[in-house]
Amino acid sequence: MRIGIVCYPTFGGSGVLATELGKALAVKGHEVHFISYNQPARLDFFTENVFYHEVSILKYPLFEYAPYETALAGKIVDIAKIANLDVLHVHYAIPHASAALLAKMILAEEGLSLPVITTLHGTDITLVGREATYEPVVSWSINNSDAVTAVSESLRRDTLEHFHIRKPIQVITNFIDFSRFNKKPKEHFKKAISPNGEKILVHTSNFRKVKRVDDVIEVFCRVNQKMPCKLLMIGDGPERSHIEKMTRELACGDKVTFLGKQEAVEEILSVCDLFILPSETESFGLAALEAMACEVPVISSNAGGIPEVNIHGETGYLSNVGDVEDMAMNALKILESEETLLAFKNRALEQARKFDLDIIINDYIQLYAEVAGLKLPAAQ
Ligand code: GMT
Repeated sequence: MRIGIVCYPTFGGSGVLATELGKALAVKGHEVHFISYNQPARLDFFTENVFYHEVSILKYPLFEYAPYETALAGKIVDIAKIANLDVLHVHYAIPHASAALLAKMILAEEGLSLPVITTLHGTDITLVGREATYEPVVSWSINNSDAVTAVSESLRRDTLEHFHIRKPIQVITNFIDFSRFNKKPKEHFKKAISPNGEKILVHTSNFRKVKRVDDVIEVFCRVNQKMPCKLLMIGDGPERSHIEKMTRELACGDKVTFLGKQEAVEEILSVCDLFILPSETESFGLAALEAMACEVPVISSNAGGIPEVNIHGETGYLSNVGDVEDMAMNALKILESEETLLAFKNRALEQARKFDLDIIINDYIQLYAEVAGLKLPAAQ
């Protein structure tokens, strides 16, 4: 099939998932056209069957706000014709779904058909999309897409509860590529970080308020008081400098290292013992799944779709949002003995296997074929 993918190019979860999906589709022989305003972060090398089309947003003195949505719709029209797309898959509703539907209508006037699939990722529904300014457009876009998917059961429920939806929403969860995310032998690296065998805690995110990164530090300091350990903070974003300042002022500050954005996250996760994800809202928690695939148990909040990924008492523990005391207590429960830690690590990996890319990609391929009215060869 010839598949167009619209996504944000940044390190956010929706862009990461869209890029990994596109790369995997290309490996299966599909032709994939990424349409984005910048080269997607994980699309960093040449791959056969993969094309990248940049949306250039024209600046003009009259525009205080450059019309990204119009530029995107124009680009979609162009690429749909040039590449003869069978289907367009847009990731994150705002404004990708409405731009795609505008392009679809323009193409229809020329007698061309472009089926549009919208995947809802999280804050496009739980935070931003719900705002009165965006809600009518998000509702309309969902109802007029040819198919809609949500990345967790929780996000599907949230969408039905907060928007006026007539369209069925299919859950296709986030997935993990085990050929990349697996525990790697990096013992020398572990020794360098914790020379005295201290346990290593880790957090990765885009440091937005919704991630409650200050709770990560609060939890870490409590654990560190009882059991000396280290904390690695991966990623960057608006909250980072405030969190770094806060950390420096705390007694545990010298045990915390801010690594910034990292390409080879799986190598760092491979030396870690516990992942902390205290988010206010989280539709799925791809970062937690990446950790689990590298055999790292998870201490998290029970927000949104996290309980569908992190199983309480098995792969880690869930606490109410903001309950840092409970999170720290649970972390210590996991770290109390090597035997307990190993059992949690093993179960984390087992649970992650349920979200294997090789299984989940077939749901997307099936859906593309359905909306495009194509029959799949038996082997696919
Ligand atoms: O907050 C982020 O990590 C970025 C955000 C996005 O939409 O780009 O991620 C969302 O999509 C990810 C992939 O589907 C999910 O795993 C994250 O849980 C979700 N983030 C939130 O709901 C806050």
